[in-house]
Amino acid sequence: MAKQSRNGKGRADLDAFRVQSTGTDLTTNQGVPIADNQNSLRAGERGPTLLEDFILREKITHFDHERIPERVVHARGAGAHGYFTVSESLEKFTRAKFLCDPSLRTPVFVRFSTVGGSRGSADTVRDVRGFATKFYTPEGNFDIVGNNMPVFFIQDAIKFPDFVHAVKPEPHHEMPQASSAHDSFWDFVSLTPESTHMVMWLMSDRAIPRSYATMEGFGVHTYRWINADGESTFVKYHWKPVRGMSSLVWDEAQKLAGKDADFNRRDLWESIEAGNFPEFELGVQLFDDAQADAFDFDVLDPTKLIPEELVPVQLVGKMVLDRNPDNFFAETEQVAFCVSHVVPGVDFSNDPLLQGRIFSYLDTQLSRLGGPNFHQIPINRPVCPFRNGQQDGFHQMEIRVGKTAYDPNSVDGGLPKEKPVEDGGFASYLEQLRGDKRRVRAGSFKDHFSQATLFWNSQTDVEKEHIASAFGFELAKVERVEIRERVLGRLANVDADLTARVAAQIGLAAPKASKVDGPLRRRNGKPAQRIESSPALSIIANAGEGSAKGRKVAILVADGVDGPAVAAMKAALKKAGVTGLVLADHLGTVASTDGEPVAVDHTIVTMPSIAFDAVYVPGGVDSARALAASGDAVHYVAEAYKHVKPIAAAADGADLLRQAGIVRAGQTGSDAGNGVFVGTPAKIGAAFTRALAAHRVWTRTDQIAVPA
Ligand code: HDE
Repeated sequence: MAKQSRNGKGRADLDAFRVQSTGTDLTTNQGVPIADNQNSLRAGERGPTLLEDFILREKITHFDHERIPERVVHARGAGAHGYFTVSESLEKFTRAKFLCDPSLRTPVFVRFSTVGGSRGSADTVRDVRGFATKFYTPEGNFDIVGNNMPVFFIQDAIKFPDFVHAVKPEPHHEMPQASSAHDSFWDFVSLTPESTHMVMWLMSDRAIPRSYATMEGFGVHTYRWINADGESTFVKYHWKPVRGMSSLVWDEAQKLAGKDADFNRRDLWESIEAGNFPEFELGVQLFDDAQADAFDFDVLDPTKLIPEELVPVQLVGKMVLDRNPDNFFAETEQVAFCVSHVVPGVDFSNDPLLQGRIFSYLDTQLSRLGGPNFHQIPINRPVCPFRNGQQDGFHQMEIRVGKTAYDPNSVDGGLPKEKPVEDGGFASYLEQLRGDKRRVRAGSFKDHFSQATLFWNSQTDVEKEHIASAFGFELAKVERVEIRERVLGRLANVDADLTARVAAQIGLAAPKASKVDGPLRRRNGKPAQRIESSPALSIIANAGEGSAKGRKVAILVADGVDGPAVAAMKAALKKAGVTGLVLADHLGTVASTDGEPVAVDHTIVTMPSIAFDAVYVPGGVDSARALAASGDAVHYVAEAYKHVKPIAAAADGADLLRQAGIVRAGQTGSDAGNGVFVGTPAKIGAAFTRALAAHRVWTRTDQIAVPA
């Protein structure tokens, strides 16, 4: 059984490794008490330091070796502990115990990441996000090492080093950091048509999530589940955020990269500390060979998704992230996700990208974590016993008791011994294989554009605008005209309108589509199934009513503010799981209309509007007048307006909005569609909270003219 910690949050067995660094004497690593930690041992007061100073040498030597190599990709990330529960037994499809027992709370550790940037790069860059989950199951660790996009740039593992070298900073000057907006990325993708579909996702708002808690996750590849009878079902994994999806807008994302490079990491941390636990439902698309054979694409091709219209996503369980790590390095940095970590009942498909990954992740840990015993690091240890004849190596932490390290043996009574498949031992799916040994790309992988078009067709107008602008932005940073032209040539095979919009931004003529391989028309003698548009691929069309939980509202105040209104708004927001923070031009308190000083949480300049989802300007004539006279405050609301965020104000507070040019004189209530609410909290509160749940006011159209 997986062990839970006393408070129900995370793994109980990790408690044994937690070491309190306070409350004891300061010692060397050998336990020798240190009397002076301020001065090194010298020959004379102003003389040289002595080699004999073992205390200094131990300290500096350890410091010199504090770094381990960062991950080759996904170097920047943030992690959290939690648990997973399956809602109903899935034994019909898999014999994995953690998927068959609804009473089991399986501990998990999740690490979210960006891909291209170094460990110290900004969170909010345009990039794919990693979404890796380690399930500590009673039958061993199972890792779903996924992304927040359901497809990938390439079809074969042999292209991965090329792709990564192209997107990373260029080798001669190591620029740009954490950005695909440069020649080598666009050069590679324009010469690699299979990347077209994924590039569409990368240019969409999926690449700038508002929060890790508001993005979807995908296993990407087709995997297999195997039941107790040895029968296999294909499976694609999905994580659906309970709060719904929401993203940043591009101007906001770029500014955040400078003003709060830790934006997503901080949001995850604070959300968990506040008890607003991020939750995700596990969804699966289950299908068999016959279904797979009917699609107009190949399910082994990782540049293709299976539209939910063809195979619905069934929600089968829930993951809750309810505990922050104690130590970033020990847990988030040292956690080692491996695609090869599967448990009985879970197996791979022959996707050629997946096949390479099964090798790569174990291999990379050897240089990243320094040896073959990384599974003994607390965060990586399975919660079930693990025993075999592997021995020694760097960082062996266990004192193995026993006289043998081989199998079969008689000396140790034949232990540890194999477990038959019927009793739970791992077995690969019995798949019949026959084929010629050759380097080849399957003919069924040849259609590189249909699903890129499907993605485009599935977007709302607002999202299409964002995608076209993202292409325009990135290509405007590409120096070589021939690369820009080649990209337009690829887009021409996706959609003529998109091509025209991008071409206009970069001053080139829009080319015509060229003749390319289309989707598979017939599979096994029957017409293949295809879908022209899938609302599930759009963030906005998929949003439903959304959830305000986890959002943040800036409350702008100055001396003379209506204190009771501030308190009432804070309380109402808290009820909806929203954090309201009071901002003024100085810390401390501001005077209130009722004589009770109002505590200030942050200054306006340290917490810009881009760090919030909405703004509230309470009443109080003096406060409103002071804010309207402050350039910082005027800019604050104008910028929030530009970023299509809901804005609420009391009648007096609306002075500030008028000063910023975002409401007209005398305007009250909810302005039809533009997301500005003026009135008492009682009058506008409900509409404001609904707008917060919807996140952005996409119906606002005049924000382009706002000079912020
Ligand atoms: Fe990875 N990938 N990858 N990748 N990947 C790594 O493993 C690799 C791919 C993904 O939070 C590395 O431990 C190859 C697809 C995530 O620790 C490395 C190929 C998907 C993470 C590696 C791929 C991913 C990684 C670097 C093509 C989405 C971060 C450090 C054959 C389904 C996990 C490490 C974490 C990390 C190799 C393609 C997701 C070098 C060879 C497709 C989320 O082993």
